[in-house]
Amino acid sequence: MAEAMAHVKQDLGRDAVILHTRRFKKGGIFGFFGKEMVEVMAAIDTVATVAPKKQSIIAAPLAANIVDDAKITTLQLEMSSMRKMIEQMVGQLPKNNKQSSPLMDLLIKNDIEPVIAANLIKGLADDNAIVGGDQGVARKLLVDRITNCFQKIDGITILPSSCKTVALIGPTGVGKTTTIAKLAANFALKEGYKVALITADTYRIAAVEQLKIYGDIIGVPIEIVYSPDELKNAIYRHKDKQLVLVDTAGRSPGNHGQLEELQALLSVDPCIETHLVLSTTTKYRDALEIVNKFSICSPQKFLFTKVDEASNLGTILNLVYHFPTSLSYMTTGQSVPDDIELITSTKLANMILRD
Ligand SMILES: Nc1nc2c(ncn2[C@@H]2O[C@H](COP(=O)(O)OP(=O)(O)OP(=O)(O)O)[C@@H](O)[C@H]2O)c(=O)[nH]1
Ligand SMILES: [Mg+2]
Repeated sequence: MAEAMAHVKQDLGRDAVILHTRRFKKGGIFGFFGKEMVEVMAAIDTVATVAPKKQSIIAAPLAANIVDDAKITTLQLEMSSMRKMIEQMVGQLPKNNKQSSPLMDLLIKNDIEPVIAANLIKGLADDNAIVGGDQGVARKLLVDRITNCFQKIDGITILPSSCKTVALIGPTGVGKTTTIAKLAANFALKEGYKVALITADTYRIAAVEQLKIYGDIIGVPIEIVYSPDELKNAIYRHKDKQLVLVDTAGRSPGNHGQLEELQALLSVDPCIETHLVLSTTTKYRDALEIVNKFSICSPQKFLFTKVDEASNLGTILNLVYHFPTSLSYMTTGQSVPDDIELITSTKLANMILRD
């Protein structure tokens, strides 16, 4: 074996890997009296997982204990080549994967998806070094980046000479009817526009009653519609108004039939501006499902409710990152008409980066 190893070293150098050793007998009769031999197969480890470039099979008479030594040598060589491979792989990993910084932690704490968070803080660590490690400056830069994610913010724009029709759609209990009441009160009472309400939520008697009460208090007319045709006629009847707000029944994202009905209802008038109402208390994964399923109704804007109840607003940023849809309003409590405001990008970015 010593002689075989010397050959291996001479032929293939010190970094040769021993792939295989075998003992066998040569000569003799029926396997007896033969000469004991050892076979060593070795290769040079230049590229991992590539077939050996050069093989050397050497046979030499067996010396005592040499096979055990060969096994140890083999293991040592294999371990050293594995270590080289692992070091190479670790060296090739992108440096950003090692990121963990107070700002990254803050984004993750606010439920921003890790991939989005990593993108947002890319390069900020360097900027941070430039500004002398001032966390305040790095944070400000991050707020700017988040602000830039909210480019499209657009509430309800009313043209005094024409009638705007806005429908709110969304899952059950997210605050559609309450938000309709807030919008109606603000546009009718604070801004003096001519407003009408239509409810297509005839699923529950209480739902109709709820909007009727709001209509009476605000002093705007309310219509109840039971079919797409009735909706079309009701919108037509109120063409003298400047804003017609349409309330719809809450729909489950898992019920495709209900969503198709809603789509059919809204398709009676291509001018209807549809806002998908999402509660900020909804988990991101569920919100994603809601947006995907309600997309058959082609909502033009997202409206976020229950900001006062949400532990963080990461869902808003995650959604906007994936769906570049306009944002309209956010609601901040149960009070009609006060707890609603037009979203502003800087304010929202600061709210998202809550400590
Ligand atoms: N905390 C808080 N509660 C809200 C907000 N908006 C609505 N709510 C409450 O949420 C509950 C449901 O509101 P609704 O307006 O009836 O919700 P909806 O989406 O019309 O419900 P369905 O018609 O049943 O689908 C009510 O108790 C509202 O007062 C908000 O911004 N913050
Ligand atoms: Mg409702």
